[in-house]
Amino acid sequence: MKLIIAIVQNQDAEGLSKKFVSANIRATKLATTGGFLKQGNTTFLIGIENDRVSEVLKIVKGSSKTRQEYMDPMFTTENPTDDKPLKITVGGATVFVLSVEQFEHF
Ligand code: 2BA
Repeated sequence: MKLIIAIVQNQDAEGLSKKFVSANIRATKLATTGGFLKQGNTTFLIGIENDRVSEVLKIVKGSSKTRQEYMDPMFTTENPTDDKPLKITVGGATVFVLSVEQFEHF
């Protein structure tokens, strides 16, 4: 079994949840905050059999768009030299796949 941790943008989270339900993929949705932009994002925890990992990754990839955000450079460095907003490309999704040593469901 694997644990997939998928960090997606909030705008993509609802659609992704629905796809997981219709594909009978169990997931937990956490409200999280990106350390860099300090904006809300959504983290899914998905416990899944090894032979379904690629199916999950395909669904996550298909549901996660890249978007442009703009950030005040004041918040990125201690001594900003340029005061123009910084263009940041966020997403689609950041995904970790971990091996699960033991899984119990009581
Ligand atoms: P944030 O940390 O808020 O980062 C938002 C976006 O800002 C990132 O998009 C990236 O384009 C940019 N960014 C992040 N750190 C940066 C830095 N030190 N310098 C310049 N630009 C930077 P994504 O890479 O798509 O990441 C989206 C969100 O996924 C992140 O939100 C964070 O919550 C999570 N994430 C990304 N990589 C991660 C990692 N290695 N470990 C844990 N969480 C991660």
